[in-house]
Amino acid sequence: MQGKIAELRLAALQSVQEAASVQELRDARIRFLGKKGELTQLLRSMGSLSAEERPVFGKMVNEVRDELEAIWDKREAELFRQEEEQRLKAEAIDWTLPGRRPNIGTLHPITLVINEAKRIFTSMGYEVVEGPEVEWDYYNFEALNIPPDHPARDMQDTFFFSEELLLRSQTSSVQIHVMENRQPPIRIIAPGKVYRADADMTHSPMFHQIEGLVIDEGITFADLKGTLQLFIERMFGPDAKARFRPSYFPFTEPSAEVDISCIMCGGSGCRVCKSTGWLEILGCGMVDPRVLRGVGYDPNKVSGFAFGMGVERIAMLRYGINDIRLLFDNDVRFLKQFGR
Ligand code: 2NM
Repeated sequence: MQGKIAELRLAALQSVQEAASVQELRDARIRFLGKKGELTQLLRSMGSLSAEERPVFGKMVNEVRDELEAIWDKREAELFRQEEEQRLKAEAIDWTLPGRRPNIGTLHPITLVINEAKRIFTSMGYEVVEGPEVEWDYYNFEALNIPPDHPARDMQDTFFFSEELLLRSQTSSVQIHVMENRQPPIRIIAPGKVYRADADMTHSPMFHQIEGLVIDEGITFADLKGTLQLFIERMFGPDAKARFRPSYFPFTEPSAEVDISCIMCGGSGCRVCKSTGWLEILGCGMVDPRVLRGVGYDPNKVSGFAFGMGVERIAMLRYGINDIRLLFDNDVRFLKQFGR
């Protein structure tokens, strides 16, 4: 029996030596010292011993167990330290390496133009308002005095969800919402996305508009001219000249289209202005009395002007971009040229 204990002790010590990891060491410990381990099995075989031999044998087994437990604890702490050291070494960070530069984005030319227009108009006392892109036919057409047979109502031009619901084709719908909910004086611009079934070099099915509206007592066409003149000088530079041409819109009377002197050739004539010296950039007019009456205003008490412009067109003119699709591809090599 004593021989068996000595044999087991040596085998246990050897397995401690051979264990190459904390895990292996723990497995070996269970094999020798566990509840069903070899040392415990040995203790169970005491049944065959005499009454005098039993306590002596039991004592020996317990001494060996205590010795082995201590050796195991010590070795486990050693192996644990080694493993941790290796892990930390493997995870080491070289903080002398140069950092990775984040690729910082730039504002999109559309955003730049909208921001600039907001800056110009808010400095004149305007408020920026927004409204829904999914709109009722009433706000997009009916309230704007656009008759049922008007070409803009054609299914070919406007995206309809149903008879009554559509993607707004102009941000004028926002102005109607504001007029319905407030009393004059009103000075607002409404920038945002609009949708029309159109796509080529100069048209995109989604594009951006900025529309403006002023309503108060005694507002005249002279106010309209002065305001837009100032806007054009601030947006395109002090040399930009403005020209007002009579035009027609269902929601304004009288109406006008505004040209600026060509920003490529300065008015002498080139490919961009098709030799005319002028570029059309916005539409405007005095708000039609029918529109005012429709929102509950008295056209005998208040009057106002409104205007609308395409942001993509202004961005293309300002930055010399010849294909509208460049504004929607989101190629950073293109976008980086305008960023701030
Ligand atoms: C334009 C041209 C002329 C316009 C009219 C209105 C409203 F709501 F007051 F009737 N908002 N915007 C307007 C007038 C828009 O875009 C070319």
